[in-house]
Amino acid sequence: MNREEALAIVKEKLKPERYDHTIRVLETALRLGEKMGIDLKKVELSAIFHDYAKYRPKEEMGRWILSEKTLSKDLLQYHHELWHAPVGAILVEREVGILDKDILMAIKSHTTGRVNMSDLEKIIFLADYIEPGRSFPGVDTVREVAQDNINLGCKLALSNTIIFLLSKNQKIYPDTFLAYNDFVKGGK
Ligand code: DGI
Ligand code: FE
Ligand code: FE
Repeated sequence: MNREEALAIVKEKLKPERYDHTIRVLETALRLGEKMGIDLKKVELSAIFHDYAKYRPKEEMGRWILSEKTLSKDLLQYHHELWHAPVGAILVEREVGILDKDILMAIKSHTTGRVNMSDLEKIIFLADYIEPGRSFPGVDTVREVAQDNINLGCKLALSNTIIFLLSKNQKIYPDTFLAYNDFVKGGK
């Protein structure tokens, strides 16, 4: 599937502002991917489809979480904002026909991160956080660091997210902590 075909598919599923975010994630991810020398075709498709399920009704996403063996039921105990990532991976496989496991995992882990992320997962996670439309506190530091240290970039993005969620008195999904700890432990 080429870039234009993929973009045409997501354009139908996303609101215009979310489509524009997707384009910025794509450009950001490709720049990171070039530096790391990884398969840019996988970067391209992962970035284009990362928010594919963003506008699915909560009820539909809940049903997918219950019915899919590979999805953790504990997601239902956490904010539904998290669900579009794992459910997106299922829908991109079933509805779009992308079967590549690396791409599906990058979509699945893009919101929370997880332990043992691949380079592709790190690039999508980080590009989603630092794309030029984002204005989170501290994002400029993450942008700078990400230029030459993708692991440190991910660690900072994760710690900012954890601090943000704590300040809002929100639950934090365990994978977010596991990802953070992984980047600290490895000194990566
Ligand atoms: O889909 P996007 O808006 O592009 O970005 P995203 O997939 O990173 O989703 C961002 C939201 O997810 C943001 O509001 C923070 C939230 N989030 C990330 N990790 C966690 C989380 N929310 C909760 N409750 N727990 C988490 O661990
Ligand atoms: Fe997302
Ligand atoms: Fe996104």
